[in-house]
Amino acid sequence: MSAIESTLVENRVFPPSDATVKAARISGMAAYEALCQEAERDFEGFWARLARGNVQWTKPFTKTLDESDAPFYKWFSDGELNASANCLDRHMGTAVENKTAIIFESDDGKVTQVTYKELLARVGQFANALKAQGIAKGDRVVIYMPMTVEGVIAMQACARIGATHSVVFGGFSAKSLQERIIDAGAVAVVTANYQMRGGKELGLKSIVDEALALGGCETIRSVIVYQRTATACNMVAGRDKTFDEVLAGQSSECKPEPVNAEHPLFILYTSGSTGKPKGVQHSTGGYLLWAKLTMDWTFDIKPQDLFWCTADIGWITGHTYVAYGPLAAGATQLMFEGIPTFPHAGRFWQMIEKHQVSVFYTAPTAIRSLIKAAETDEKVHPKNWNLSSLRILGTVGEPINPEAWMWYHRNVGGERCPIVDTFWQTETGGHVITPLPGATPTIPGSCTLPLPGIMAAIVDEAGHDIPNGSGGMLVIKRPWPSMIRTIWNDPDRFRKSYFPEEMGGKLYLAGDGAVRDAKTGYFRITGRIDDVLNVSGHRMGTMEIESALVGKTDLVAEAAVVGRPDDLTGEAICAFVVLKRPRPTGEEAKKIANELRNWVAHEIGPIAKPKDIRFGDNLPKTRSGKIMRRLLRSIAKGEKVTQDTSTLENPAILDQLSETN
Ligand code: 6R9
Repeated sequence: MSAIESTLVENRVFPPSDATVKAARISGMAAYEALCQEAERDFEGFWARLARGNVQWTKPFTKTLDESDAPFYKWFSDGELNASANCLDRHMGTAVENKTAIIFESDDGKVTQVTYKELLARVGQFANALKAQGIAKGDRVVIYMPMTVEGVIAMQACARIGATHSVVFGGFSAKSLQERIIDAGAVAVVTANYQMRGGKELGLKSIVDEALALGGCETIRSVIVYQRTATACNMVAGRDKTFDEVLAGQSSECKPEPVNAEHPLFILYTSGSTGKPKGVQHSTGGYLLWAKLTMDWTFDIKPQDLFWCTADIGWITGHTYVAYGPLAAGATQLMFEGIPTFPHAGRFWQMIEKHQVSVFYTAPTAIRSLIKAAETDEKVHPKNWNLSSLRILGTVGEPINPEAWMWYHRNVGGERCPIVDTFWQTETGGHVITPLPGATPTIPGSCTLPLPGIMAAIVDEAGHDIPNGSGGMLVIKRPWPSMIRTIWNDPDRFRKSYFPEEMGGKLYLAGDGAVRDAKTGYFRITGRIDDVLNVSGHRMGTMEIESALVGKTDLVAEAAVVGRPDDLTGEAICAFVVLKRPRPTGEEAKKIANELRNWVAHEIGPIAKPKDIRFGDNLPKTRSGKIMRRLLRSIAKGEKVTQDTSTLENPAILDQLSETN
């Protein structure tokens, strides 16, 4: 049985313990249902109440939701606030002021700490440095940084002066970085000389240099370089400055710039169905509300908690649950620079014990790889560490298979910790369908129920409701505060991708397939329904990889990319390639496949490397010339092709493409 199939028949139920329910902020299902009913009864009043209670406004809003230009919804649109003030200044003069904001553990295990007061001063000083570089409200700043406190400081400093940040994950290539710089029209790049991962020092600034040398980035006026390691890097006179240089002489006091609630806090690029990544634009007010609210609702965060989200700040999870949410909630969080398997695959468990982590949030792919490691080496099994500080576990990024869920529950959570399987997307800004730890009985593999006020449903292609028990497309029927506002530079694509006319133009289309259980009404996500792959929780567009492959013009004539299930990474990338030379076999095929893998890593980043590359004289096409992707998906899975191939131009090609290299 495949992982997805086994998810569909799962029926073990794990209710939270009485003690957990009693201590929780949303205590029991009746409390959850009361919030849902409040939202149903008075949708705008509900959100207005929460936005007033959870966000500090410099100018209070009077209008909650503006639907006049739907689907370009506006929330709290006459209100003003500053996101950084809501994460830092709001805690001054309270018990949180001298509390540790971030405990940082470096790749090599060094621990440093920063209090809220210190973080405010460092953010203020860096914000002043940005201003001194001529960066102002409304400018875009690209942040290409490793997991460091300085990365969070850079994001918060942008927010403080009203500059819109666009963080690019440190694993992306020069070309990906260049494309994002150009699309965002960024005026500056904040980066580091190197990043440390798994004991290796990897160049970051060199990739920025390469990106800028590719051309088209004339908007960039300055590159600000954090010296993460002592090793020197190339510095371009007039353009490049170190952190120390820009910080020198700057005051640590910087008045936060009030911005409109709809002011773009950030743009984060993510993969869609077509070639070009989409710049998902988020607001300030609605986004910040969500970051704070979901820390309270989903993680039930308490003053004494130690929160650890393992996501990189280059992904949405690292935005909402590292850079903004924990700070807005006044929590102490652990931040980790390295990788889960260095120096050994027990690193996460060791860190949980060492720092007494109480709320732990990671990805199914990490869990699966640590299960595998623990099965082969007893010494890295979680049982070797005392994990009794844990009280809540979370997962995000992809469906979690029940086997991994059960292992997490038993071996990490000691059968005591609720698991919140949080479904959400770059576009949703934060959790939308998730259990609440002190209310929702959990079922392995199910993200359970929508948060109060999230009108999630399952519909058919015309947008009509589908009865529980049958699969369909996941939609959200009403807007919510932290939703994507538009695609940067491409409002048309925003409308077409997320509010398709065929479905009436009013439903937010998530792009995932889902089923609601006939009995419980619980949601299970069955995976993407578009041409987006999810490899180790990272979103990759098949077209993006295809265009990288055909970009190797001396070698590749045609390429088609599909996903296939993978026990470890959830999905694996499988590429079918037609070369501009005779079809290679044996050693030659292996060699060329490797060459192409490295090429894709160079074009997009190592995460986009196809696991499997197969060569054919041609691709299976219909007589009208369409590539039959469904067939390719079966071949990639190693299935016998049972589909009707009578419309196929060249059926003999299927045997060729079944051969692996
Ligand atoms: C937060 C994040 C979004 C896609 C989403 C879906 C998958 C995320 C999930 C999940 C099943 C969960 N996804 N969480 N699938 N259960 N709990 O991951 O954002 O990188 O934009 O990816 O990830 O397919 O559509 P993003």
